[in-house]
Amino acid sequence: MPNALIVIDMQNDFCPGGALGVAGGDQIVGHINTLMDRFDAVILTQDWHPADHSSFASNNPEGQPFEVVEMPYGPQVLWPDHCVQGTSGAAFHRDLRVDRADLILRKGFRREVDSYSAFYENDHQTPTGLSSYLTERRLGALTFVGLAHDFCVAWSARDAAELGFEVSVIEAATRAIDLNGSREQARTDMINAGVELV
Ligand code: VGL
Ligand code: ZN
Repeated sequence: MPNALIVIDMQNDFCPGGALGVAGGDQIVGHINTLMDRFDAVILTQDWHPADHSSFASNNPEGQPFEVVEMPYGPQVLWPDHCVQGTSGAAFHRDLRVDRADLILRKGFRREVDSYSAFYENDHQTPTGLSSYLTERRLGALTFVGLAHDFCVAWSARDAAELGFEVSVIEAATRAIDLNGSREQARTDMINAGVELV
């Protein structure tokens, strides 16, 4: 079965010094670049928000960054402004082998709903189209790496397993934000969904 490496959000804003920097986020780039040679296809995702995105604390006068608020689709963490379309923060880490990618999938571009998963918006209903793309290409075995382990990587891996793909996460090629124990929670959720943690 053909396999794909799905590299989640390896962007400047998720690396140290970025707007939502994940500790050690830049240390995994070399590992990810090396892994690319082992896969039939490489897919990159890119968090890609309009400046007025509803997940930004700056657009929610009542909320502080990292607070959880209730959105029409459920609970949502408010984030510092990050990965704004066209900014250097939204660009990929400069050492990432972007040329190796068959597909760059952008997500989070709708103002009114956030999108952690590469498969669905946070309403868990609106698809990004990735599932159909993978199915048409017969890419049935998926390996996830990138940032952040406990948000976009975990939500993507879980959805992929629920959609019937064979899924693994290479934990050494991820780093976590770890908000109120979110890293351990994400690990438990992934294992329960049938994701293999390598
Ligand atoms: C992410 C928070 C907000 C991620 C994206 O890539 O994990 N986290 N937007
Ligand atoms: Zn985001």
